Amino acid sequence: MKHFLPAIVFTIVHLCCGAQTSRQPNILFIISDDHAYQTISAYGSKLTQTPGIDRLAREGALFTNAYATNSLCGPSRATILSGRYSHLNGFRDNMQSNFNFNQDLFVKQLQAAGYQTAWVGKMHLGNNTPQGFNYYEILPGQGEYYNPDFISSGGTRKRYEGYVSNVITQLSEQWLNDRDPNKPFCLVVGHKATHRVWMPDLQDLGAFDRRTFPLPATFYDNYDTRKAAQVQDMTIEKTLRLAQDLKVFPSREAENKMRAISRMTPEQRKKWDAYYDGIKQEFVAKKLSGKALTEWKFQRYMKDYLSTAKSLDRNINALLQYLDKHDLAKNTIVIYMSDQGFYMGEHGWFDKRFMYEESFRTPMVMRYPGVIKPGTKITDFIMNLDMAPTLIQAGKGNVPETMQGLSFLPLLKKQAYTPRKAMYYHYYENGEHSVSPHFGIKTKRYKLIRFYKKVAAWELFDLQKDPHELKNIYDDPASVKIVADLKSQLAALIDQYKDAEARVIFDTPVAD
Ligand code: SGN
Ligand code: CA
Repeated sequence: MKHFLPAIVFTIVHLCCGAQTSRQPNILFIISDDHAYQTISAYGSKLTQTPGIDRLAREGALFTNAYATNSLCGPSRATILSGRYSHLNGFRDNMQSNFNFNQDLFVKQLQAAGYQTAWVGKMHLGNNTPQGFNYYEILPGQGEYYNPDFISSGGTRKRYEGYVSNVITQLSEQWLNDRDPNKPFCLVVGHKATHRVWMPDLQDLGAFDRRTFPLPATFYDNYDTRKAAQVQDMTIEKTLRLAQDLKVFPSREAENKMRAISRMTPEQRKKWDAYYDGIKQEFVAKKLSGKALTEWKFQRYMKDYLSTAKSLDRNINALLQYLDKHDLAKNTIVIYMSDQGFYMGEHGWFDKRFMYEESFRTPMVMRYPGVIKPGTKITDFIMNLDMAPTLIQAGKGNVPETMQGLSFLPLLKKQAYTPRKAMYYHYYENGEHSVSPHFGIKTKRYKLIRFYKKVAAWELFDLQKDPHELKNIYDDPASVKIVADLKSQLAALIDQYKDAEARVIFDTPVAD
């Protein structure tokens, strides 16, 4: 017997571990909207605390160089689902696109590999019926913060009383309770927070009232040397609206006309008005103008934005606790990311769209027990484009050849992985906020951008010397060599990703 014992122990250990690694992990993929890494304490932010996201980072990996291919809501989600750039998946902008679900999607491949899949919350991909999900309960379009309606795969449209982030968690948990426990699951939770017009949950009203936030170093940027920045319409000073955005309405009647507010129940409205009436009084008494007015707007913007983020983080935490409680944490990959980054007053802005760091980069954390060592930092260039092939591989499905992303599963598993040296970006929407369409390349040190349609211009930044991207050095005689080198790398990426439209623009000289 003595002789057999080590062999038996070995066999048991081997069987257990073998079974563990060969099992398909569950996937909980939480996507928020417009959540800036500058506001997440796991990234070192001092603006607020994000214990839920920080827990994921502590128990898994923090991605410090995660980026979007096209920093806008629908386009980012379309790329996440399809693993392809906008020009191939067809969803270029929020204004004209309607997502074609008749293409390879990571969820379809997971279904084929035996997963049950669901999407709960904001999806924002147009009006076509979603495919690739055994179940969905999604907000129509942008959705509402209070008492949101949901469209479900069962064909119903139903209003749920409450605050959107909490309702999304309730519906997510409901589906997790109802799922078939014998199959692995992939649940995508799409949060509306922290999207404009930043309406906090009642319990978070006033959460930041005692805080005065420091102005970012570039708050009073004069956009010198950057033509597209000169024509945008996304400043806190001019674009933010006192009424809808900052909730200082000229009258109760005007406030009642705002659908997002008028849909509140009388009880919700009472608490809401009690808070914002106080803000209005303070505003009226101060009689602000000029810089003082702009800075007051900035403070109010930060307070409302961070309040919606507080609820978002609390709800992320709630889902982590659900996994703990139901003994699911060990075999579930949890990913948290935003669809893109956001400006928290940098360059004087809110919103996103530009290939500049604050909006190009996105927060991303991932916990994968048994694979990712707790406290890992991943500094390689990862793109939202990579999620689809990574998750399919993790779920032991087949990655379609049409997908353009680079699976980073080998990186997580410490297997052979060649990180990309440069990233390609292409933004299309030529409308709200007046950001000129553009495409470009980012390497570790440089960023080269070609704007077109609204303004025709090249921009080059040395990110080492100029991390805030304030000085366009494209025309500097000293830049000639680096411009030539970056252009040849950019052309190679354009061809690699088959972006024929960009190739034509790339080859067209910019007139002086
Ligand atoms: C809305 C917002 C914009 C925002 C777009 C796109 N205006 O139109 O500020 O850029 O959504 O955002 S609002 O007054 O209606 O809030 S996205 O996240 O859907 O891409
Ligand atoms: Ca967004």
